[in-house]
Amino acid sequence: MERLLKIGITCYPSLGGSGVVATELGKLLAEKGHEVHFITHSIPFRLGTFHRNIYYHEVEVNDYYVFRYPPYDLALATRMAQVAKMQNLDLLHVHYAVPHAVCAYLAKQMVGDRLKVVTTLHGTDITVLGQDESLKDLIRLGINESDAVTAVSNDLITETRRALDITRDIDLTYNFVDKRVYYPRDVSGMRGDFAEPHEKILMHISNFRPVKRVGDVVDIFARVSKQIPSRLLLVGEGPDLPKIQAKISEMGLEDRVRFLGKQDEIAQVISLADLLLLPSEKESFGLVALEAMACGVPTVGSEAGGIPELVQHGVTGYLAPIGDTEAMAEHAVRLLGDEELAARFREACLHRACSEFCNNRITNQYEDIYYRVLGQA
Ligand code: GMT
Repeated sequence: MERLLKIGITCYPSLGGSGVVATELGKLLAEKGHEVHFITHSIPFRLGTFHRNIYYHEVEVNDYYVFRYPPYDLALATRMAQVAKMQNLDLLHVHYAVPHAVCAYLAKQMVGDRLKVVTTLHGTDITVLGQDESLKDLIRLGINESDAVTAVSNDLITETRRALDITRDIDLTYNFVDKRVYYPRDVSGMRGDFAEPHEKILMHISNFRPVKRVGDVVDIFARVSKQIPSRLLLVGEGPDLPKIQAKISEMGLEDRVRFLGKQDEIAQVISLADLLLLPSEKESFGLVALEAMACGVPTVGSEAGGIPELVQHGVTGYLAPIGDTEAMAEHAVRLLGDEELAARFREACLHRACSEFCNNRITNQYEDIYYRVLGQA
């Protein structure tokens, strides 16, 4: 049996998919007996209650008067090095190249080469920050100095190579769902709160950033609701929310659309839906579509980024070019209007989520990478 490891994990503790993946991975590794140390500025939002083998080390930023701006990145690097020495960590697994991989690189300089660094790319540091010339060299440094780099889709690997001229190996590690949490929940008692029995429920879940194209969600729904009695549930909050509220009023859709705000029990919420809409401009993977898939809910969305690696067009959902809301609406109408087709998609979703993206499979892939960088493969 391979030896149990001591792993430091750093992520954005309050940020969407990457924070969820990092936290869930930490919990699964701890369940397998590894010792997991979260090194973050606040407790990761999905961590929940006390877990065996999980520790949390807070990064505190000193606000000395000589600093014009409190240096969070230096505080993080210092904390990483302290924890690595104190707890005798084998490796740091950081999510996002900037600043986390760069901080881990600094920590490694302080601790010594025995401390290995694994970096997972989630998208935004490549597709957004990677476009900024002033940051490119820094992101490249973080990536090239890591002992292993993983990315959450083939598309992101290609994009990383193209945007940053990276030639090193990058492992593919898709996002995953814990099948003990994500399965079709019985929400029949709650469905009536949101829709009449003959109505379908369309859902969108995001952080309402411009890349999510939530305006397209409303356009798709407006077309669909002309042909199929339906409701739209919007879950999450973010910068585009006021614009979307205004658009819904202008289009006279207020009585058919509900805003649910931020929700924690995503498996329950998604189980209310007949269809998820994800028309993003950029999406390195689309964790929410996987969460929906695992609950038996197909996705209609765009062909952006890694979405086609997850959602199989015509099998577990339908995809169309970014911005083609007409085609997306046609796909949605087809699926929602045909019970037999919908049942087939639902089965395909459940099967695919379990076979390709289950927690055990992806956790094993990460473990293999850890043992490889530690020379124990
Ligand atoms: O989608 C977001 O805006 C949040 C972002 C994040 O950093 O959490 O999500 C990114 O990472 C997720 C986990 O790997 C992926 O599933 C999302 O597709 C990716 N978002 C984008 O690429 C826009």
